[in-house]
Amino acid sequence: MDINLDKIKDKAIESIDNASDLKALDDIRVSYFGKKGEITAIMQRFKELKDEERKELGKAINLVKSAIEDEIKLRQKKFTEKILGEKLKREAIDVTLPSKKVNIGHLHPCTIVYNDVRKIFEKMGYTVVTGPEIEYDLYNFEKLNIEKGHPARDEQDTFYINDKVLLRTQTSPVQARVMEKGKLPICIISAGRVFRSDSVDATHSPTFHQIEGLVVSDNISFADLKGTLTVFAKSFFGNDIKTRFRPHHFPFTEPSAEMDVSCFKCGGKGCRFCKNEGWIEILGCGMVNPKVYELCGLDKDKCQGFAFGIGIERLALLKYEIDDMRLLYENDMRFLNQFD
Ligand code: 2U9
Repeated sequence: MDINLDKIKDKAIESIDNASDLKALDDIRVSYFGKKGEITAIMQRFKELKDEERKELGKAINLVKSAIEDEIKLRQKKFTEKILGEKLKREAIDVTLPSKKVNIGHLHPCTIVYNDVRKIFEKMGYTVVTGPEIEYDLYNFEKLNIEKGHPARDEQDTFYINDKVLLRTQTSPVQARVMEKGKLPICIISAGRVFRSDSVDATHSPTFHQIEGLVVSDNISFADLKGTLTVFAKSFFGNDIKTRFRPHHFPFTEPSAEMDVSCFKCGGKGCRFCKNEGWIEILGCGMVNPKVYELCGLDKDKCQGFAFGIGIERLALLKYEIDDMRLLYENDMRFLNQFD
């Protein structure tokens, strides 16, 4: 057989080197090793050869075959790397580009106010306690000196579940439960949601939030109450405000008072915000009524203490100068985003 394998190899290598893409390379492969390929044709003619000749040509042709295949693989690798490189370039991420703005939620104004108030009292040594929103009449009213028929029950129009169980109208039952455990001293704030059968308007809602405080030990006076609540008011509204205490009445405290702060808008001169009063009412308070100690199983002669109650929504309305409580519950993002 008269075959110039070197020539075939050189020609193949030259065309492989000149191939312009992967497709051209594959065409070359087929032209040598495909069914009708040049190398395949030579191998098909092997049977015409004698044993010795076949052996020799077989060896030589395998070398040419490997050389062509190696060259094809090398070129294929180069093309693939080029294609990959271009793809990477096309898809490259510019890490210097500004990122998309992610909308992260933020705290509700009532939560901001609650956190601020809580931190002020925690700094003064108070511990936060929580309790059930569904309560017994016993803890919500009876143990707080509000017996059946008491006018205070009408003031706090109640959602009753049955004649013994109700939605708590105040967070005071949480404190009555702590008192009942009998361990003194007590220095707690109870916070949470309360319910009253009120119709909705700019200053009322059937559900709102309270923070109440209770301090009980054996040597607590009205001066402690005034000092504590003045520190709270100055921390919350600013050091420049003044406080005053007006006599009031609550069944669970005796004596009782309401605390006003001097108007933080006009400094007490009188303005639209404080309705020309110069003062704004912010909380109710008083010395714990001895009857409440007895009702909660404590010895009234060994206990002295004070309590106070703050409406969180009311504080939020004042702090952020919001004139309608309904805005706090409507989840209108145009309103809520202002507290970002
Ligand atoms: C115990 C004893 C006494 C809690 C108190 C107030 C005064 C008060 C109101 C503020 C605004 C309710 O949200 S509001 O409408 N609360 O004025 N609360 S003293 O007195 C207690 C509580 C528990 C055992």
